[in-house]
Amino acid sequence: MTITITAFERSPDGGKGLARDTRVRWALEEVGRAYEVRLVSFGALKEPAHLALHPFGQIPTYEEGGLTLFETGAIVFHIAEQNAGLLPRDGAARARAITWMFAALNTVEPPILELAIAKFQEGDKPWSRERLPLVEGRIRARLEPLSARLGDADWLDGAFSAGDLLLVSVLLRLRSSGILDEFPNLAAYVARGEARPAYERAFAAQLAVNAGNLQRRSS
Ligand SMILES: N[C@@H](CCC(=O)N[C@@H](CS)C(=O)NCC(=O)O)C(=O)O
Repeated sequence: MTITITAFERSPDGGKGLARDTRVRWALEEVGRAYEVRLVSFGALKEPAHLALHPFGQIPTYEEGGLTLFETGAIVFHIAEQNAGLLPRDGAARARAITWMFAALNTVEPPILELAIAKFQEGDKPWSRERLPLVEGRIRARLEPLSARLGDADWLDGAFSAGDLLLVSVLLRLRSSGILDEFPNLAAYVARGEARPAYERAFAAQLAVNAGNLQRRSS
C-alpha cells in the first residue's frame, strides 16, 4: 500500500531538516519503505481538506490505505510496529525503547520548543531577556541526566531504536543555540544519528523540496 506523508511546501527553516516530516522520512528510510510526499502551503494547513487529516492543521500526516495518522510520535511508533528495524523483538527491550520515544517527546522536547518560542516569537517582548536564561536552564536540567545516562554508549539502550531516532531529532534542534556542545557525548550522539545513511537520505529529500523552492523563487 502506498504511504503518503505531508510536508511544508516551503519550510520556515529553508531545508535544515527541522520540520517534523524529516523524522517520519527518517523512520521510513530506516525500515526501507518507499513513500510519497504531498506538499502543503501554510494556508492549506488550516483548510478543511487538511484539517480532516490533522485536527490541529499541522504537518506531518501519514496516510496508508484507509489509515490516517498525525503526531510524529504516533507515526514513528506505527512505522516501527509494522516494520522490522526500529524496535527490538524482546519484550522488555521493546518497552524500554518505547519509553525513550515518550521521553524524547514528553520530557526533552518541550523545553527545547520553549527556547524556539522565546527567541523567535517572544524575542521582542520586554521580559524576553530575563526569560531566556530560565528556559536555557530548563533545557540543561534535561540534558545533564540524559548525558549521564548515555555515557560513552553509541545509543541509549543497546542497538539504535525509534527512541534514538526521536531523541536525535529533538536534540538536533538545539545545535544553533550552542547548548548541545556543552554536552560533548550528546553532540556526538546527534552526529552519529545524522551520519546514518537513512537520515542522510531523509535529509536530502526534504532539502530537495526547499532547494526547488529557492530555484522557483529566484526564477
Ligand atoms: N506534536 C506535533 C507537532 C507538529 C508541528 O508542530 N508541526 C509543525 C511543523 S514542524 C507545523 O505544522 N506548524 C505549523 C502550524 O502549527 O501551523 C508532532 O510531533 O507531529
